[in-house]
Amino acid sequence: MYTVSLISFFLSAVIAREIVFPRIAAIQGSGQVPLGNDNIVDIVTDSQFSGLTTFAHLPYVNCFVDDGTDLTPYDIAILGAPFDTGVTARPGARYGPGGIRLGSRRLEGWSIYTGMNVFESWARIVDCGDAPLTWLDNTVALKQLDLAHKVISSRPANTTYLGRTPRVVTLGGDHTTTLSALRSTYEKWGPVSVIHFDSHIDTWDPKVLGGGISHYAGVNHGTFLHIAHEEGLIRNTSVHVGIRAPVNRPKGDLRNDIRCGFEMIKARDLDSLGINGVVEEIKRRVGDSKVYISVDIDVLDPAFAPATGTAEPGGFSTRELLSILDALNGLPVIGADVVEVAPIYDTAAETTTLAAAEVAHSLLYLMVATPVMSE
Ligand SMILES: [Mn+2]
Repeated sequence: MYTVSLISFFLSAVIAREIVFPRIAAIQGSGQVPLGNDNIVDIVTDSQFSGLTTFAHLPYVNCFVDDGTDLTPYDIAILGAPFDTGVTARPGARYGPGGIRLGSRRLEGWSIYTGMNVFESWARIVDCGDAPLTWLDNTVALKQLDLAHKVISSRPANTTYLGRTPRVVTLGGDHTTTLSALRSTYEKWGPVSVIHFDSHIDTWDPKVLGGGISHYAGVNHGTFLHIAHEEGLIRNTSVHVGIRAPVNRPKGDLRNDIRCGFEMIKARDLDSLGINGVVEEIKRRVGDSKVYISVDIDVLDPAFAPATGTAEPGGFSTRELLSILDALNGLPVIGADVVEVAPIYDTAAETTTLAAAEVAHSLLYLMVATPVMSE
């Protein structure tokens, strides 16, 4: 019995050696590489399950080391902002950066829509990991995030003839984290138009939302755009896209929203305007100003993105959002984020984190497609 199975083992080994696989003539991404004529097995080329999980297998760079330390220069940086104590409903977005990175493992190759491969372009893109943020004191954590943005965007860029200031795509974190990004972009680029994809306006006066209790509580994921306006960080040519959540006051919140510099494209406006109409409206609004794109994943319908802090029924589909984002090609995007991803509420199929990763992919596309030179 033993002898027989041993013989069959050797036989199968011999047969296996004789199987000849046809060579595949194709450009290989980070997928599977065919064996060459010499049959040498490859463990150098990346695969979607290899290595440690950075965003889309980008190289990790510790961007927070002291000035003067030898550092790989980069043009675009991914930064995680694990912060979720500014939410008014479900917590959990502190795990968002890790979740989005898991959802990004499949990203590679040339877009069937844009024809571009952002990972093989002029731009060196790196993943800086997550900013080290304390989890018990929001004031301190946001100061840490302010500093992290400042340090990352103050490094010399890699491809200096196309842009001297590295741009950052932040993975949230609750929406409060966008305030730190806008403080940083203001220093480098001046006031910017914000294209704000969200189901909520997020320009609530802290007096109305949280600040009635304490100043500390007034800085949260529903007030950060009001604060950004008060600090002079944003232009009055900003625009919301996808709004559908109710406001707290019959007229006051919307009056304040306009005062903060925003026009509003509501979620159901997509039904009448169509994708092209929405894109035209956004482009008309921001004109030729520099733009910051902030995507709260709750702009998507909960059917497409259940894993978020304040889900609102009646939103965009993932395809609709990606179509709008890609069509913003040509705008000078100087910073961007995808926020409010709380993976604990996701489906087992990673519905939300896959969508968020693809959103970040589109944001990278916009940055690569249009280099921006800082003054
Ligand atoms: Mn928001």
